[in-house]
Amino acid sequence: MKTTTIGLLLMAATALSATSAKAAGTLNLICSADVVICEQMKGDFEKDHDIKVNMVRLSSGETYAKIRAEARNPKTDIWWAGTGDPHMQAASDGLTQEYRSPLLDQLQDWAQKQAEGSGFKTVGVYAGALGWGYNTEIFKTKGFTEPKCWADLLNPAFKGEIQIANPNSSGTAYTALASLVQIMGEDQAFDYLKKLNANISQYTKSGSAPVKAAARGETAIGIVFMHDAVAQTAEGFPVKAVAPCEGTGYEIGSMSIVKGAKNLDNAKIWYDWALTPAVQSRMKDAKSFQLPSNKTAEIPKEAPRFEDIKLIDYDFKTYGEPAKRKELLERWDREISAKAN
Ligand code: S7P
Repeated sequence: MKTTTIGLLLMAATALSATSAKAAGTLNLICSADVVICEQMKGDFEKDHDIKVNMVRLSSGETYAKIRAEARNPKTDIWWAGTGDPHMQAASDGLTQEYRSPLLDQLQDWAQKQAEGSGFKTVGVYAGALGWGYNTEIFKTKGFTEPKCWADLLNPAFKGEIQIANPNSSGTAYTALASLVQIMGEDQAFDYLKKLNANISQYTKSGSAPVKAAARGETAIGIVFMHDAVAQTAEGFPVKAVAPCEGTGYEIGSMSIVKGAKNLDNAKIWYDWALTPAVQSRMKDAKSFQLPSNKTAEIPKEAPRFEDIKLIDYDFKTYGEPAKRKELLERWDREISAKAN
């Protein structure tokens, strides 16, 4: 009996060391959220695991392009964060692979739906609504009135005072483009964007850059996710976040494992870890104020709540299709970018 117990203990120890041997090594991660939360996630994961994370921070559209370019010889194992549309497009292109985390049933319905809609090739990790942030001091000095609606952003007083990202590189700006198309209809949305162009000083590469510029007084208004505006307020900058009166779109920030990942076991370890309530509850420490996907994760008190915002029924399936992305971006390049100031 004693021998059997010792034998069992030895078997368990061998199994354990096999698992930790598997769990050692490296993980090649692309992180498409703000660099501060990217660094926090990498550091926390490395503390919890014997795995070295090689992390690159890229905007969502840039990541999609990189994963496409590397499809034959993937250099990335896992893509964490960034807006859901390019994750859905990557899934549709067969660039990412199916994985059903044992934590799936702990997630909010919107996160599970994102997984189901992609054949379990991506999953929701957080959500957040689109809006803008403005610099209250610039507004006071220049005597501007708060823009409460998309229509108000066309006010000629805002000429050269607004920034938004380029939807080719930025998931935020693609969400804005797709949201306006869904709110107004495609032709009307492009008419709107042409008029808005007169007020835009710069189309940035990264989605949150416009509100960081507003915070520092370099522009009056930045069209961004509302949680990115709130993050600047929490940093102590004079920024106020606005939810557009006509309604607005939202993102389901997502995570996907790349097809052909060289460190697949480690990618799954990250995937399950990133869905835990403990990890998601800590995001606020990096001033990352999205709504977490795990039902038991703590919702930051700063997070703009969906129940307070007029949200559209964003069509993730249609706007997550590669063909729709191509069509909208080509039109944006032709009709907006080519005419930019
Ligand atoms: O900063 C957080 C966040 O807004 O960044 C992600 C965004 O896609 C990254 O920026 P790009 O627009 O440049 O792609 C969002 O998913 C996230 O909420």
